[in-house]
Amino acid sequence: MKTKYLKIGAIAIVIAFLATGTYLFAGESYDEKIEKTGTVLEDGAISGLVVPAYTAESLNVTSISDLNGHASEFDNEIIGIDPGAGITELTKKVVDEYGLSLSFVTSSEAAMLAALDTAYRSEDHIVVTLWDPHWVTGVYDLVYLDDPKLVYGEAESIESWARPGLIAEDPTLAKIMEQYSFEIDEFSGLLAYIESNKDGMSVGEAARNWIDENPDAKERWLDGVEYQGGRGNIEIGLVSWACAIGSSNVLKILLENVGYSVTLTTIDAGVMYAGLAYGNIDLITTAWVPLTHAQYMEKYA
Ligand code: PBE
Repeated sequence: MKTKYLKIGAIAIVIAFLATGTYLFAGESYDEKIEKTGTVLEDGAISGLVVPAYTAESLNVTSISDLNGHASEFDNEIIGIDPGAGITELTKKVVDEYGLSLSFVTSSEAAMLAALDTAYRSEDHIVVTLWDPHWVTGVYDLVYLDDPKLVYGEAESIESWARPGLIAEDPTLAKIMEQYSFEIDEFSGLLAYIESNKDGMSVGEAARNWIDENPDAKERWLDGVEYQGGRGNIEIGLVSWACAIGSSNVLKILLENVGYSVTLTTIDAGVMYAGLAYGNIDLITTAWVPLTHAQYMEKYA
């Protein structure tokens, strides 16, 4: 009897040791920090709760705290996007801090936009989580609700980040990423271009045409970098957000132009950051800082 327990005990110790070893090994790569490679857009990014202009006017809802008095007109709902989005975390805080009685429903960017479109066409009231740059704010007449507690923060930047070590391994890539920065009008223009051509061409084709029509931008981004075959494969991680789709697709073409092969991988935000930290993903172009992606930056950066 005793020997049996001793044996089980010994096996348990070995298993625990192996498990600890694995854990430490995983911890080792995890401890390496992801690295900033550039600023895709400086101080031009905002997010918040948005209603159609007709809603703001007819219900006199202009501030987040006005929502409670009209919960039923909004079907008691705030329509959000994916659970992993930073704006989703911030909106949970908003519900809490403003004591909102509406329930916050998460979905996806596509589902939120479909709900907004349906409501807008019949002038129904709706409140959604939304942000800029986004093509939709140029198509519908929308209003950001005032956020006096600044839970959504102030204007943010969108940055590009790389997996640990990539910058040191590839100075050419580091140079391109440092130069890969949009003016706000350029960025909004790109998103509008992709959206307005979505029925006629793929996002990749739209990005390619947009680059052809904006040779100055291309020159700026690839300044000092020549084509050289076999620069290797770069995997860009992105979430299915219009802004990330735009900046990732343009970058893919730029990198291909100078000799990289590029894969775009669309994933959830949490998986994207974890993939970057563990080195499965090489680059991202959609880090919203300092606030929206604070939860991910605190963990990995
Ligand atoms: N967004 C757009 C993202 C970042 C890009 C505002 C939806 C987010 O909330 O994480």
